[in-house]
Amino acid sequence: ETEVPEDHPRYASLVTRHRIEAGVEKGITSKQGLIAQGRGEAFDYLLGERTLPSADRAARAAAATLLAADRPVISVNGNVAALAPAETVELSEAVDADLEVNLFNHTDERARRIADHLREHGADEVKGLAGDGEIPGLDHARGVVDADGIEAADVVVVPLEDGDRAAALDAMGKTEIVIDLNPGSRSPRTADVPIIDNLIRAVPNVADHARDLADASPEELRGIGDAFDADEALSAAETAIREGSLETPDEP
Ligand code: PTJ
Repeated sequence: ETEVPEDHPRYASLVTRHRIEAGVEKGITSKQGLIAQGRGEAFDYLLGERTLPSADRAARAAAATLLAADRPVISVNGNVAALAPAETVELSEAVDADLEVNLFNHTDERARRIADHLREHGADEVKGLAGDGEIPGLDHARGVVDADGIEAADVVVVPLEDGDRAAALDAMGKTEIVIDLNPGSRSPRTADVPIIDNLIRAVPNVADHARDLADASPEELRGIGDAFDADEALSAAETAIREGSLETPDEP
């Protein structure tokens, strides 16, 4: 998919950039998605481009919470669709969650393209095109969701969510799992389970934990969710950033 030489010291990072660029070219990712990616990359440098032990614990708590849910939904925006389409579909299968396209800057055209893109990567059903539900408290364009999707969900995964919408979903009583590289952002601070990690690493990691927990009892799953401490996860990431190096990390 790219002409980046595999032995380049920044191979994974360059491939990621190429995917976001290709997403914009295909009409999947917004131009603002490029800016969001740059912001994310800066935090990823500071975290050493690795999954912290605290983020791995959060990923396990997220998997347990999803497996214990009645109606889990994974919200997909233009960045998620460009960066990890197959991994997101695999996660939805591992935890039996619906996929719903939900955009910050909504256009019907882009929503349709993202749904098609997810189907090309193995999704059966993709929600988010009906738009017959709402998140109360947001202006119309930002609050549109599917009535039988995010509106009815008990647990939602919102990677890279905007802070206002994360707060509005919280006010609706949803259990929120947020993936975001910035531990200071409002959305991970609102989340029940904040995963401070690159979504490229976090999405497959949650799926791995879900497969590992496939035979766990409901009590065990609830226990893992209850034992998770969101504030501790946020402060562990902040400490890692403050103590981290400003040098661009070498990739393995
Ligand atoms: O496709 P749309 O219209 O729904 O738009 C999606 C974006 C992401 C453009 C939109 O939601 C947006 O503008 O987001 P923000 O406000 O720029 O926030 C993006 C957040 O995601 C920042 O806190 C970044 O640190 C973080 N982020 C960016 N890339 C990644 C990331 N977190 C995890 N993994 C990433 N790859």
